[in-house]
Amino acid sequence: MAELAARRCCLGWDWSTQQVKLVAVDTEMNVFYEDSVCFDRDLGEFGTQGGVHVHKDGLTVTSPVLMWVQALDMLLEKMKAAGFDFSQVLALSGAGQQHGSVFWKTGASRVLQSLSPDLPLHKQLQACFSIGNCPVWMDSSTSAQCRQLEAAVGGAQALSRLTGSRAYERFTGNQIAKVYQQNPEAYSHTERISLVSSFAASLFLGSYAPIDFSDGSGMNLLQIQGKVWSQACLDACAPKLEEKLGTPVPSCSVVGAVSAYYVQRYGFSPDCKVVAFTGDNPASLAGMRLEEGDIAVSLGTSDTLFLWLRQPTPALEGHIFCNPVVPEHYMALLCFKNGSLMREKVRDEFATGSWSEFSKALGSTKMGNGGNLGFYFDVLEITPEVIGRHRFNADDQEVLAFPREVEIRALIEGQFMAKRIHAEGLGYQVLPKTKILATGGASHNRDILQVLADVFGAPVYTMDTANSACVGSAYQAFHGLAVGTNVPFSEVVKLAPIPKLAATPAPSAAQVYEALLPRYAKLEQAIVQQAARSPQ
Ligand code: XUL
Repeated sequence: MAELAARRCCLGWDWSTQQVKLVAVDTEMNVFYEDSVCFDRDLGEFGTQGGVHVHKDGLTVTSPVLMWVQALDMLLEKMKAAGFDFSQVLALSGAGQQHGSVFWKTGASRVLQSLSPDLPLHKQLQACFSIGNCPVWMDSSTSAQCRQLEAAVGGAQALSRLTGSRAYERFTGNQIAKVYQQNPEAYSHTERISLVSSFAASLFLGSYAPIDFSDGSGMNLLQIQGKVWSQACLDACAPKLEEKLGTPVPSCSVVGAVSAYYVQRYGFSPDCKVVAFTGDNPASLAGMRLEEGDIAVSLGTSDTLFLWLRQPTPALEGHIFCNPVVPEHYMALLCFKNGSLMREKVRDEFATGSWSEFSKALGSTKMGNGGNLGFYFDVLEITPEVIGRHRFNADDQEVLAFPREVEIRALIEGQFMAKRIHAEGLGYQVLPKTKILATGGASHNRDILQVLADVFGAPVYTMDTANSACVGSAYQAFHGLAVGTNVPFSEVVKLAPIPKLAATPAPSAAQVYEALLPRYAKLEQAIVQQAARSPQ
């Protein structure tokens, strides 16, 4: 382990749903150490499945807070056993699954500040939480609280304008409101409420770490423009909430140094800085090194879009968060449920289950598909909220079927046009410097990526993003060290691996899709309106 000992580095942590992960990144931006603790496997005594407990109602989903604490003990011990030289760590930062909340009991801050280096954290923090099982992002039990919050601020659109999202069950304000309503005693014994991210930062800091702007945007409580808590939202959720949340800070702020506990027990330098922790999605944006105008498209079972934008127009769909890298900018998140699931179905039905036949069909049809457009939502789509398959010919007439090649191109063009239209609906604009970063299963298919490049009129790149939240957190730690020196994030991480160019837009693509995109948008609206008139 002599090699480990020599490297000055930053650590990036990730408290995700199923595990705690860590990477160490050296000053040349190489990841030279990775480790993880998996909740189900390594901490089986908590009895979680996929890191969570789904309660009997099927809606409530929680994770034991002490499992999250013990995972840190375990991971640090593993690193120590591997000979990791903690004295070389310049700074650390981290990510957490978004929206989850931790309720610290009155008196917990004193315990955090006086940790004994002779005992693991989980032995000392046992009595520190007023709620043992924390609500996590998979929870959907707060519909009543969501309606109350929207009503209190003048409706869903008003809440979205204020906080970047309409009310969502998993968003923390609604979760806090539920705790207050159903367990007022536990609420009144709570001195601090953290997000999973700021909770993890607090463990390192030995005092309460502030919530950062980006993860704070996933609470339905933060005014994303002013970056302060919305009094109307706080009042609608629970009393004395502002004092329990503390003051939010920019995501790349240094929030302090590691507590003496880590210096004495593991040999960290007392100068090792803690940079604000953030949500896993914002941390991934940093890990993928997106820049203004860039998009990351994750082509998985469902498709997810991360957008970097400057002037958002929050809507009833998607989420706008404060940007973790440039605090005055924003990021948006959009989820499309019918992603690979739909691509695989159409491949099976129209390309005999073969990706190479599917690709051949894309290759043998022209951009714009002769004006034929298709909508393929076998499961209830999120963006927009409709179900079913619809096909339209060049005269906007609904038809029952397309020839097989046309069907395949209609699916892929339709999926990407929907992404562009809904992204633009949130204020996103393709810029001359826009890059698209494609990840996930379908990003291995060049013909699919070509359509993506053509529809957006921007080059498509690929890169390994398996650890992007962790790596992004380590980058943010370096970024935090550079704050105040006028060195921008892009400069801080300039030695990091470069994404690979996979497709560039065809010269005539802009012309083709400029004509098609408004037609697609109009037909989609018609489908949504029709569905509203005759719900299935
Ligand atoms: C985002 C969300 C999830 C979690 C997963 O809004 O709920 O992506 O952050 O960890």
